[in-house]
Amino acid sequence: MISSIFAAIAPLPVAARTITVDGNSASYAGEWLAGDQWQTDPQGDIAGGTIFGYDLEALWGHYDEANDTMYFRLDVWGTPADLDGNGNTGTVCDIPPGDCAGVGQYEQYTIILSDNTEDSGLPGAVLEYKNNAVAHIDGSAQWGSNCVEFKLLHASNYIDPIDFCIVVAAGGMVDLPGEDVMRYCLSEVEVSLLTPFGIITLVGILSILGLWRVRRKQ
Ligand SMILES: [Ca+2]
Ligand SMILES: [Ca+2]
Ligand SMILES: [Ca+2]
Repeated sequence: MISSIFAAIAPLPVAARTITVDGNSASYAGEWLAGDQWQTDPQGDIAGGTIFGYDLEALWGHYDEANDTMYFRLDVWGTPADLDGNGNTGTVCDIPPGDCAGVGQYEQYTIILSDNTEDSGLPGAVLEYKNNAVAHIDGSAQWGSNCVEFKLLHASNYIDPIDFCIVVAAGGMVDLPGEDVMRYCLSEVEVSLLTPFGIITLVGILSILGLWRVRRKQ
């Protein structure tokens, strides 16, 4: 009975929302929505000193299901890619601090993705952005005047896009202060309902309606 009811409901199409990975707020409109901000982080919370453009301020995320692409955005308290806080992203490549051109060889923004509540059997992913590149076949990133944006293609090959944990680390590799770190997890919401047809889960219902991408903070 219930299966026939659900079979009569066609899944809703999933609208694509792609993001230009350029680190520039000029392209935020229509890309990032208020609900995409997952976590905020204090200023000056790094042991041993300040790291300016590597001092994390906020983590944003968006899964474009239609294209199986995961996006992340890192806001920072200083100028992105400026490790020593002089407002220039690459004038002092001497070490320390090693503030080389852009996200240079001694600077990094790193995103580590792994399983959350369930064992997906998927490998996760490490997107280390340094020396102005991400050494991952499906990963890329770009710093700009306003933030650092990441993209992971074929995201579902690496993680369950609605049930995973992310660790963000940022800082210099040859400077004195430590790294700034943020942690955040997404998980599915499963609510059991007692119906005339028995106990079913909310996730199961919403999956059939094409509305199953529900998340909550942990
Ligand atoms: Ca911070
Ligand atoms: Ca600098
Ligand atoms: Ca730099």
